[in-house]
Amino acid sequence: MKNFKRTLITSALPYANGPVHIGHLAGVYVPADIYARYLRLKGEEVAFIGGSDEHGVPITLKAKKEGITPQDVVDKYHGMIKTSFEKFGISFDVYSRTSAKIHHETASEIFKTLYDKGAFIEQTSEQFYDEEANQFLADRYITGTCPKCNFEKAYGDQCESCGSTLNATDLIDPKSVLSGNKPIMKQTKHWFLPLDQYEPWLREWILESHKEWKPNVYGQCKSWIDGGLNPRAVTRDLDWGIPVPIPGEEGKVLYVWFDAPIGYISATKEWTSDWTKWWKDPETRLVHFIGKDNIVFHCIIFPAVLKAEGSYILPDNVPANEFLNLEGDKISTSRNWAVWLHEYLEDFPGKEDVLKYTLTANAPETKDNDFTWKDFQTRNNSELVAIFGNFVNRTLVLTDKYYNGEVPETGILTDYDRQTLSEITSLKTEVEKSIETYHFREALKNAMDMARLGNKYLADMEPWKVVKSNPERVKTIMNTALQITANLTIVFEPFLPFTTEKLRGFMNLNKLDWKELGRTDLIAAGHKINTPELLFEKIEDEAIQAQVDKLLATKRVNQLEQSKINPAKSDIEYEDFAKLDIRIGTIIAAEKVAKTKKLLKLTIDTGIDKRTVVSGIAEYFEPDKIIGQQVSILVNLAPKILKGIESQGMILMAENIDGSLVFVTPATTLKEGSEVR
Ligand code: B3M
Ligand code: ZN
Repeated sequence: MKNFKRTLITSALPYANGPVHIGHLAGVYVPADIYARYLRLKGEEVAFIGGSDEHGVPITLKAKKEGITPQDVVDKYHGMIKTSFEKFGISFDVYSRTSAKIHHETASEIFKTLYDKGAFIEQTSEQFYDEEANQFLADRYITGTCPKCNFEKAYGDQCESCGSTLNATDLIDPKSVLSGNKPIMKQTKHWFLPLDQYEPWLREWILESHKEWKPNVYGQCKSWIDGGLNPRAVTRDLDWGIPVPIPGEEGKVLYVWFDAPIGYISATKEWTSDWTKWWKDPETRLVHFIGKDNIVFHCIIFPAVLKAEGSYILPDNVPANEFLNLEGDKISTSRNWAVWLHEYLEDFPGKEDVLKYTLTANAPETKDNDFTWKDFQTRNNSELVAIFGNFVNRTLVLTDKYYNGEVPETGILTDYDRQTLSEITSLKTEVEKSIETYHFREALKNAMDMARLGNKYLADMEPWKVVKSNPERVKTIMNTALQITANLTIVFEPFLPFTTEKLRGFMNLNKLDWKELGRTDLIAAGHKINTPELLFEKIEDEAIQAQVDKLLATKRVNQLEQSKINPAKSDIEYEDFAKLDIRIGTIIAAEKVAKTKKLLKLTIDTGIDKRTVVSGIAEYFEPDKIIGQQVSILVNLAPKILKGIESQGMILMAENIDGSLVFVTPATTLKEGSEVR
């Protein structure tokens, strides 16, 4: 493999139209952060770039919905996202945003360069246009009936009911989100990147020269390339974004996926004036951390843009992850099916590393994976607490107890001691190999094996027993355990930086470089450690149940919202309606109808008379609780015998979306016999 001088790490720019959740963290930011921290600890030159993606249609739609400007939307979420990342210790060198001036300039410049070189083709096509709003409509601005499942609120790009990908022109009865009107077709001009022309080059560059890319990434690229690449529009008709930098083309902006990856370059510029060495020196290794839905943009389209420009380096690797699901369901911002980072931080203060641990241990590296709160609890209680925490705690407590916190001299090592210590070196090699090939869950497992090794060592050596018979030997055991503990502060640094900081505090140690990992004299005899505290605490069932309950509540809300509202029945004439004689009455007696579950026998004062009505509401009302209740009653319904009782009329009930029934009552108490019409 090629040797590079420095590494430029980028992580996908999250859309600033909502907060970030565990899926973002697991798929992109945690692995990128582990990689950045690891390389820095090795003393390598690293830049770790992040920022918010602040353009695109979803942001304009959100602004419209909330009655604020797109800039308001991105200001709010950019701030929230940035804070969440900071609190989780994602160690960006710079976290920028694509509404920044420097980004507008950089993206315009690159577009202009390509335009001047003739790298784009100009094409006129027909697009949906809203005549009332005087605006071309992006796919998301059009709704209509899904041609596949008949769902009436499908979007121009996809149907959220059946999941099909659609073209706006496929929709039956399309409507503009802006005016509700039927849009017309109108001609518009756009610029396209002729990806088809890059096909031979992409084939060579990816399929021949990057066979080492992860199978999921390589496979997606191959199927795109084999499927035949088409020209891609790089501009849009929209009023939010970077204006197309060509005179006379007002009203058009750069397509969000054209400008967003350029955001990595702008952010680097914002961070350092020496940015060209990061982007134009072939001795820089460029690595993009992304989720699987971004593969085509980072492996095919953005590289084609950079290639067309000509002076930039291309990615050496794109270790994209698959998706993380939550309790068996796809994470969804619109359905609020997510664990939001800002909420986690409130619910589990000080436990940032626990979440990062769980997400890495269960990272969706090769296939979609599921986050469950139960697994989160088990990872914490049976791994962090029971293995890592337990070993460290025993070591520090015993050192405190036996030697008043002073590291004891080591005596002669037994074979078992030596073998244990040498395993640290082999684990170091394992971790390195795993991280350097982007296998972070394996790397974390290797690190955890080092804690496991220590835990087993103490359990096998039982210093608490030996101390009575052979106190000299216990010094060697404890010294060995302390050396292992000191090594843990290094090996976990890329993964659990808050924990290692805490542990260094307990041990009174400075931060050590990666190259020290494996040494068995990291901590000298006589060194004084601090009074030990717990490294991790147990998470109780109640805390987990509270999270599960929160999700169940979300699920209920979603089910209610999705329950279908029946379409209106066909028209009737007023004369038909006028036949109904509906009055306000009061329930004056109520009892259950024997041997039925649903029926109540009601006596109603209708103002006209006092009559018996049999009503199917027994599941929702206790007879004695509804005496005095005013109701609407259809008094001229022909009488009917129900369970041997003559029912004279029918009381009106409204049915809630969950199927429960509610009385239709006047807003104030009325005289019985008042007419409803
Ligand atoms: N904002 C899409 C996403 O969050 C997009 C990534 C841009 S990376 C340049 O999935
Ligand atoms: Zn559908």
